[in-house]
Amino acid sequence: MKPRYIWIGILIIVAALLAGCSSAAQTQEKSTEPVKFTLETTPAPPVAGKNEIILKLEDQDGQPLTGATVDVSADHTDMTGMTMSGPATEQEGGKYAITADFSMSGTWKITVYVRKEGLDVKKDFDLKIP
Ligand SMILES: [Cu+2]
Repeated sequence: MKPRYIWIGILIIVAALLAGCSSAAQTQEKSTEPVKFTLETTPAPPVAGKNEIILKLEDQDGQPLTGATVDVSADHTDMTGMTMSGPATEQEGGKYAITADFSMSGTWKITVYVRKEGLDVKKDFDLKIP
């Protein structure tokens, strides 16, 4: 008798896990990215010193996202407290640009904040300066 009870218990646990998985997958399907980010630099690849960071933003339908407020922060992840930030300037075609002076090589975490009407999203990029 005892082993049978154990099996029933295991089956209930497996059923609960499967239910958890399927509901998680459903929520993922629903949350399509509201903004598509493309990050480019001039020069490419980026160098130590001044670079232009260009963010190309598209909405859910693949149309250029214009009229947004875009702020960019850069954090030298190899060190603490080495962070800079500023607003990006809108250009044509859903592009936003900001000049960043990377005083040191290494990995910089670029965080982009996009706000427009009901939209408030952010995205991180890792930029490696050789
Ligand atoms: Cu540094």
